[in-house]
Order: sequence, then structure tokens, then C-alpha cells
Amino acid sequence: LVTATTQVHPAPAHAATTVSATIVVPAGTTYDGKGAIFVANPSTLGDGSQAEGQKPLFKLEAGATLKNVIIGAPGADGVHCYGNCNITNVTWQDVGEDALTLKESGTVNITGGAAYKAYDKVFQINAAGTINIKNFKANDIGKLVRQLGGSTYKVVMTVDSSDISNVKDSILRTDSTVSTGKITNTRYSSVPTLFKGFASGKTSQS
Ligand code: ADA
Ligand code: CA
Ligand code: CA
Ligand code: CA
Repeated sequence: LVTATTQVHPAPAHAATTVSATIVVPAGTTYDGKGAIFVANPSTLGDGSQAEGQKPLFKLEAGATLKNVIIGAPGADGVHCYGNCNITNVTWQDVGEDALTLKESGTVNITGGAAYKAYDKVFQINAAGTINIKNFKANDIGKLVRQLGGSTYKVVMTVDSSDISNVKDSILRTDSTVSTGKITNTRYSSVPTLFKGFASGKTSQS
């Protein structure tokens, strides 16, 4: 009796692209990563620790779109948006210092994708604007959105149709009395607080 053995080859692990200098996505253009994994060169961008001052893997100028990208470890300072930006199907496998920062006023639309292992913040909002998060998954994070501590400008934060789990602090956090938070159609587990720091009447959940 001869037993044929079939060698099963696992799918080749997708080799990661190491980013040594921030990739700039020019105003109004789209960068499609086609599902590839990008990691930071720790000696040029940052090691993904909680040290401030790390550099982003991607810098989006106003009106740029980043899509179909996986950011692996180290994630350094993730993605920086200078004005409006669209982030579609972007997954952070292991968030670095943070995942994305709004650096200049605008609207950030996060659609699809996920963020994992954020020791502290996922989305850091350092200018007035809006962040809309839809069809997103987050697990093992400190906070999903944090408006820069002590800032008083207005940020509109929305989360819709998302799945948020294992949060240490809160989903949405601000120190500004004029900022607003809205969470709809979202499931959460192990979330101590949905909203932190908002003035009364500035939050809603359904
Ligand atoms: C912290 C820090 C800010 C800024 C921010 C960020 O809030 O206090 O100065 O560095 O993180 O953008 O990561
Ligand atoms: Ca920070
Ligand atoms: Ca991390
Ligand atoms: Ca940061």
C-alpha cells in the first residue's frame, strides 16, 4: 500500500515593507496599499513606544485618502492628517505611540479597518474638526478618540456600526465643553466608560 502524501504549503506570510522616511500622500490624492503591511524603521521614525515625538509612517495632506493598508509593529506615530482625510480599510495591528493624529483642522473619515494593542490612545485630535468612525473594530486600547488634553476647541466625534472591546479608559474623551460625542449601533464589551470629560447634553448613544 502506497500512501500519497500531499505537501500543504501555507500561504506565504506577506513580507512587510519597512518605512524609513514618512510616505507623503499629496493633497487630494489616494494611496492604495493593496493590503500590504507597513512597519516603521525604529531608528528613523520611532519604536512604537509611548515616547512622544515619533514620526508617522504616512503623512496625508488635505483631502488625501489612505486605503487598504496594514500597519504592523513598530507603528511609530502612525498616520498624520493635515486637514480632511479619508482612511478606508486601514488596520493597525499594534498601535504605536498612537494610531492617527489630526494635525490641522478638518474632517477625518475612518471607514472599515481596525486597531489593536493601543497602550493609550488610538485617534489623537490636535485641531478643531470632526472624526467619523464607521464599521471599525478596536480591541485592547486605552481610548479610541482623545482630543488633545486641555484644549478647548470643538471636536465632533461620531462612532457608528463599530465593535469596541477591552478598553482601559473610555471610548471618546475630551476636556472641551463644546465638543460632542455620538455613538450609534455599536457593540462594546469591557468598556468602563463610553464618554469622558464632555459637558452635559453633549453626548448621545443609541
Ligand atoms: C500628548 C502630548 C502632546 C502631543 C500628543 C500627540 O497628548 O501631551 O504634546 O504630543 O500626545 O500628538 O501624540
Ligand atoms: Ca501622544
Ligand atoms: Ca501597541
Ligand atoms: Ca502621537
